[in-house]
Amino acid sequence: MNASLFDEPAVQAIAPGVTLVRGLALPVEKPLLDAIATVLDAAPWRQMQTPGGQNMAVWMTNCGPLGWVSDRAGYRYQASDPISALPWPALPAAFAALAHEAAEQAGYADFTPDACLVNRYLPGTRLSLHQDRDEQDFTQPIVSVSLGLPAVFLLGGLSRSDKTARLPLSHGDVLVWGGPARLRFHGVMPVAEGQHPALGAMRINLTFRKAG
Ligand code: MD6
Ligand code: FE
Repeated sequence: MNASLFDEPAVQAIAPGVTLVRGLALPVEKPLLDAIATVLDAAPWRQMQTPGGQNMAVWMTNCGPLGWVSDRAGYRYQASDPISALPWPALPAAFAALAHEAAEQAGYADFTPDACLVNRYLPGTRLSLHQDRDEQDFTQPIVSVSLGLPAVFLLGGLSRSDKTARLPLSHGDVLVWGGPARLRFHGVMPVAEGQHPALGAMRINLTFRKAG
């Protein structure tokens, strides 16, 4: 057990609608990493294209009934992997249980995600400020699990020009994002060089959504 986990409450209210559950994923690290490997066997990392035709810096894949995709036609959720044309791999049980537990701790009783976007950041990779608005129902929260190298999450406001707060995220931290925060702009600062004991020079983020 990490001593620092005793120094602060595990469940932290960051802003209205934003709850951080520090270390929630640590006890299930091994099942999560095994499940990620299984997902990658069926649906490997890929760089999607922005609607403007640029490669995205973050490498991605998906699991669950719906997957988030981006290409020249735009952003959307779809049931099949555009590379294999097969359904996305199933949502692993360890993923579903963690997402449900995190949402419950943040006050969302019955979160049942139908989509999990898996993001991979190598050192130097950032995610620019954006809103998540490709889902049908904005009353549903998003659960976001950080694994591997630490990162600084940027929490903006409802306008792109609003100033951003910095939220450091470590391996095992789970952020639950919903309610009045659901459409806040957010991003990830460039991931610093480093080696994580379990994942090496990489950050992986799992975002769970009820998309459809
Ligand atoms: C990431 N996360 O942490 C990217 N979006 O790698 C997101 O874009 C995100 O963490 C919505 C809600 C929570 C998130
Ligand atoms: Fe996002």
